Amino acid sequence: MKRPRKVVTSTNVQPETITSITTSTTDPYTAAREALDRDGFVVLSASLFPSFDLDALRSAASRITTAARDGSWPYIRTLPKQFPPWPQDPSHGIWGVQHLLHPSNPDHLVFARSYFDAELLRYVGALIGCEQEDLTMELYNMLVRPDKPFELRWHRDDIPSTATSDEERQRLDKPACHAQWNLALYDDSSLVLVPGSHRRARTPAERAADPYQAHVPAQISVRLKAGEVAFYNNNIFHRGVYDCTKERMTLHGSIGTKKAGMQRARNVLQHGVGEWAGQWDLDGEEGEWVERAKGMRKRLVELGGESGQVGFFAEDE
Ligand SMILES: O=C(O)CCC(=O)C(=O)O
Repeated sequence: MKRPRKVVTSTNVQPETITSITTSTTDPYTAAREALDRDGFVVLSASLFPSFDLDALRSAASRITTAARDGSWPYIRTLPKQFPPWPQDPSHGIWGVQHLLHPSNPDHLVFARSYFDAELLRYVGALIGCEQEDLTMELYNMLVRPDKPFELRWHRDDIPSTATSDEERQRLDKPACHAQWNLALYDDSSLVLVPGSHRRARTPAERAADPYQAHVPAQISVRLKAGEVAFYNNNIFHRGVYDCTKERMTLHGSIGTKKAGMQRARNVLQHGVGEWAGQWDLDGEEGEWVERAKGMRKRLVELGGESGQVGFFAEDE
């Protein structure tokens, strides 16, 4: 069901409508898939995920963010770099915390319960179009308030800006083999994107735009309230625009399918998850999510084994 909802563009010029899936949406899984295919993103209301414990997630998020800022958690996204690998030195500030599920994070189980949440995985399966048995663990990170003014360039996550229009179209025509989402623990409107741009090459205006251009035609800010989840196609034309004075703790996850190829392996494994995922002792964990996690982790380890050294998407940026 399409529910009109006001979204203000980052220049406050024109309102847009986006699809918001709620508990009253008929066949919400199909509706979410249709919106994602059409617009390149979809917002799911917090009420769809009653098992998310926002208080526990906020407390855990706050602890790991403090550790990341003081240098005791080494897996961080550091300013001013946009893509991995990131140096482990937080002295210039951070904008993300990596590897929330790493077993050395004292709160990894709090995050695991949300990542392997049955309802979330049901949406992921519907959005990718695969069986639950094919779902593959990928990344669970967190995007946080940068320590000073910072923005990401306009980009597609896995298509370089140097790609020709034909190259862009070829990549965008390939079916999705993963789903990516932002789960806001606090209200968050940092994600800026151009709806529908995941289905076409960049327009001349987008191609000519300055990488940090404040406004490109038809862009919107995706406004999330705490507890809402936005799934988006990571090759949509997008950027992050951050307010360093406003708390941001937005869980940033992705899950794939075992049918994904080498391209996806690089996008995932360049973050280093392959280095520790195999060592996570899931036999020692308790909870209804554990069996799902074991299968998904196994498929990630297999992906790592098949792909070998993957390199980086944009090592120097
Ligand atoms: O901050 C965001 O929500 C967007 C992050 C992003 O574009 C990225 O990590 O590539």
